[in-house]
Amino acid sequence: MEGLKKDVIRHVVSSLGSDYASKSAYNYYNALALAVRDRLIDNWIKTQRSYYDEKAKRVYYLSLEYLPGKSLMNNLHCLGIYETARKAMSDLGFSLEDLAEQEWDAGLGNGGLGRLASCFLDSMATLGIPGYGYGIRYDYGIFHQVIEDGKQVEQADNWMRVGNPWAYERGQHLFPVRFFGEVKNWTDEYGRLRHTWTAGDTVLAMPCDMLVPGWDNHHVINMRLWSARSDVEFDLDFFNTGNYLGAVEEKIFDEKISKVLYPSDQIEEGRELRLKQQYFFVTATIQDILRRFRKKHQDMTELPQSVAIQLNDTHPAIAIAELMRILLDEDLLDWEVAWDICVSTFAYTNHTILPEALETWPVSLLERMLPRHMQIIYEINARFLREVERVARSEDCGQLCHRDLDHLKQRVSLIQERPIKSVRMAHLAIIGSHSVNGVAALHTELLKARVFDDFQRLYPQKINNKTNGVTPRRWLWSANQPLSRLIASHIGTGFVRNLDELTQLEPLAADPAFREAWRAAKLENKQRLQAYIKRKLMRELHTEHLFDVHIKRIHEYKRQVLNLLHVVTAYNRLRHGQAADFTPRTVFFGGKAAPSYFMAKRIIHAINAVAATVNADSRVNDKLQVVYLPNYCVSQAERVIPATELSEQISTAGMEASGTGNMKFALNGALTIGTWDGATIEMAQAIGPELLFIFGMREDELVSLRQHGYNPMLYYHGDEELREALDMLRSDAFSPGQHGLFAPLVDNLLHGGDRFFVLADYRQYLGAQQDVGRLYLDQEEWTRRSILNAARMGFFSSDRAISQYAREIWDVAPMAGLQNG
Ligand code: DL6
Repeated sequence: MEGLKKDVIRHVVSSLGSDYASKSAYNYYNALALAVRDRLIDNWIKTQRSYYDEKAKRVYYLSLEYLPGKSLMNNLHCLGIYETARKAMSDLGFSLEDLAEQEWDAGLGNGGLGRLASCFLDSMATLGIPGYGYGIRYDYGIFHQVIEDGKQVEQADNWMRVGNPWAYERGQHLFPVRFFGEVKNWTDEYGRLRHTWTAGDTVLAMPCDMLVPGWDNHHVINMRLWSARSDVEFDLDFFNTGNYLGAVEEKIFDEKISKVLYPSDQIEEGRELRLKQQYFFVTATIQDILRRFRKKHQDMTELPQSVAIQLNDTHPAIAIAELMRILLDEDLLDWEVAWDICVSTFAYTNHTILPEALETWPVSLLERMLPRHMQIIYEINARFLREVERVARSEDCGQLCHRDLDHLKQRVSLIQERPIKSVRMAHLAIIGSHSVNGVAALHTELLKARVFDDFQRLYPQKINNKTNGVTPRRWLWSANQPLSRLIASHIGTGFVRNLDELTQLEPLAADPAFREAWRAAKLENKQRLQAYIKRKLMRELHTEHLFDVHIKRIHEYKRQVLNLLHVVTAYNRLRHGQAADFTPRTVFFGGKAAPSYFMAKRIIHAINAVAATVNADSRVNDKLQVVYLPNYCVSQAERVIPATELSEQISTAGMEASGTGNMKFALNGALTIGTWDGATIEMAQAIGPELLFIFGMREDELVSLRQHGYNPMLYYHGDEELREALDMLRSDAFSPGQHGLFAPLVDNLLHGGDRFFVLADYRQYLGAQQDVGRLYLDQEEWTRRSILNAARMGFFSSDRAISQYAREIWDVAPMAGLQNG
């Protein structure tokens, strides 16, 4: 402890240039972070050396998004110095919790996809997989959400305004990134046509490394994030003629590339800057990968034995064309050899089946910005379509392919002709990879049967499933100390690295004393949340209420509106005196809406409007409360999830690829009310469906309902309570003086086709909520189920997921000789 104290004081003085006697929490947080980083860097250097010594095959995880959240507590726990740090900082006059509050969330992602990437890095570090995360160091991460007059207002997330003590900026290792320009043809000594791309603009990519420690194993990997730097510091011509701003304009323009994260989720914004971001991070990453590879290898055909590259969704898919370009134009390999290397090296994860989220780029834009890549994509396509023809004519594909050949080629082509001629990035990713995986069993089945059915016929071995998982380090141990300590006191701490050990809790579910202790841990977390809400929102929570939580991005398919209709119905029953048996509950909502997503923003407004009415109504507010949690982010989730008793996972069946919030809640003992969707299905199978509240139509039922003609008006006319709730929303019951404010939401359901079947599931959802209320009154049974839920969550560890990727996709083994402790 004395060593850590000394280091902290030294950093306050020598790194931060401050007087250690002036007790600024900001300085002491930064100094502690620097002292922790010192301990990580030694292990990181040793880790890197061991990769070279053991000629380890490396995994590169390419993701345009990460959501690490805060690092301090997690890193202290991983290094096993949490208690030491707590005591040291207390000696210095600080509470560790208060210091941790000084850290800003690193919000470099939109939601599930980015958080999954961060869980995966944690697991690679813990399992000893030689891995690297690559992405962009955005100056501005996901916007900061404030709620003003019930509406979402976005503010810039200037997360590095006060610096980032965790990152190493490596200004000496810059990689050039080129755009535009032209392609010249030439003939090599064997008479083969060759190409050289002479680019127009050049920008530099600077690596910033954030270290990711494994749990108690000295293995530290890094997340290398690129920041754009101009290659012109200053245009002296402008400067000399007195145009000072003109002199720095180009620099500012170039550095715009890594300025801001695109805040859209499940909606692709086909903007030029976004494509620039993708290529910027991809080319810098491939250059870095090859630099490391070439230190020990000359023969490029050895690449797939040394390197595995996982594409997190299609955002980095241009990497396939970039590696081809390097192999063809710089290494002068033949097409077939280069293509084999690419396909054996890349693998692609799909995270969505929503058509609006499947990326395409206009051919005209690609031709201008990346002319050589566009040529390569055309060539990949031409060869692929010839191959399709060959396979379709062969026996294995069956008559169907053959008869339908022209249509088949149009459907699978990399190029779509309408509405504008564009490249389908998912098709590029599928063709250029040896593995394509979905993220939950149902999602993968839908990829095979619907979205990529042609590819499934063409390459029956390629599409596979890797159900998502979450890291128990952050999402149980670090976020929920009261529960973790209780679990550890009965089964030891092995569950933190082997989540399957939680099954040892099963017999304890029958023990009344253990159940009481389990409830006490939940209450402690509810009280912590109560104190937080009081501090942040000046609201008093009732901890004896059932805490019912719906936190995730706001999207129509996630059906926050369905939850809201339940709230309005409960409100009506209470005020009409029809709910004598109503179990008191507080319903929490939280989540961000894409700034350009009108309907999602109106949903936030409606939730806040309903909340204002319900909370102000003294006839009901001791039994029903609604809370909107502004600025939902990783660190907020860490507070809310441990306090949650009911987890809302109510997406339209077939629409949520996996979900990972669902796993975090159950791991922390919440019961789930949910549809037969995403990984909730596998959770129900692992836990026992009777221990969750499953409701609603299944995916195949919805398909058939759609085929036979879904008419939401039938539900409206046939259900009095539903009609009352919708009419209230449409009128000004929740928006006094603003008649029709929420009419677009209601019209979308009644006259817009109700694309996400909210009305079809309403009545069943109400029934399931009634079951929830009833069970909550039996606290012994509720607790028993809560324990069993957590006990059966072993499969949903990201360690399991990463072990499967390592074995079944990457062919990478954990580093030998990693010691614990
Ligand atoms: O796989 C991580 C996460 C899933 O858990 C969610 O179900 C899914 O919606 C999300 N997908 C995206 C898609 N974005 N794009 N493209 O965020 O991935």
